[in-house]
Amino acid sequence: MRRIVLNTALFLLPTSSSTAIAADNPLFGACDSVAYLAASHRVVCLVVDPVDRDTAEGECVDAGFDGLVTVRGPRDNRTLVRMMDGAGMVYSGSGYFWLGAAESGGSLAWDSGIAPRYSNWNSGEPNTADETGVVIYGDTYATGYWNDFGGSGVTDVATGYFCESAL
Ligand SMILES: [Ca+2]
Repeated sequence: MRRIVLNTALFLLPTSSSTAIAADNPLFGACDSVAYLAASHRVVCLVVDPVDRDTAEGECVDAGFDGLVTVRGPRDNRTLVRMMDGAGMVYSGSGYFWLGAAESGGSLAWDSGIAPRYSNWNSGEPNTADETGVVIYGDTYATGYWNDFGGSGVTDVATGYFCESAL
């Protein structure tokens, strides 16, 4: 398990830019990739760290983020794929990363409270009643598609997670 250190100066970054923030910016501590979602004024941090969903959420909050990421539409989803690719996590067998969602009976509920208007389930997913978390694949098996997996109170470990914070 790895601790994220995020300087609060992050929140002073300009909000008018639509370009990705340099992943090597020292403000972002242990983020393996960072991007700015201009339409919703959020910054997203990818952390490659094999933890369960509750641990991932706790690490986001402890670092000053609002929590795990909400995917509001296909543009957000493409950004997450670019981030995984930029972190070298898009290749066969690369794994999957926690999103800030719970799934039950095929219905999504975002941690942020945003009404779900978009999903990108992999073929055959969601498929298991006791899998209540949601991950996005970096694996070329299904890059960018989602799987219900693990969940709150479950020790299933993903490859890492995405945090977000409003700016
Ligand atoms: Ca599943």
